[in-house]
Amino acid sequence: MIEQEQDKKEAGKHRFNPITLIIMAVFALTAIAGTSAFMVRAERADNSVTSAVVNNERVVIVIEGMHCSGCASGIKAMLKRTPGIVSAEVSYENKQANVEYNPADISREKILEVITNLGYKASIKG
Ligand SMILES: [Cu+2]
Repeated sequence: MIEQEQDKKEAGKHRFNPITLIIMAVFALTAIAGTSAFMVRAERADNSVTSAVVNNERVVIVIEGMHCSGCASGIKAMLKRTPGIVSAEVSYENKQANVEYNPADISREKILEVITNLGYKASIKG
């Protein structure tokens, strides 16, 4: 019995042997890395919140000169790759475009210009 008690004490003394310390260090580093990864994710989530707060606007544009649905597709493609334009739908049948844009990045006049530069006549529906 006494010997066993002494063994426990011995074991207690050697609780922090080098291997235990290394394992603890790895755990600590993992915890730090995990925390910073979480912080990066939190930051990204924050950014998406701020961009969602931006008030995009919509404008309906009457387009003259489209001959087929291919014309509509071409205008739509050009609008979609114009900075400041969030989304664009162009209807050949309705002869109009529905454009969502960020007024901080592009004006309605500039959007009309994108269409007129392609050879069509464009005006804001109003
Ligand atoms: Cu066409």
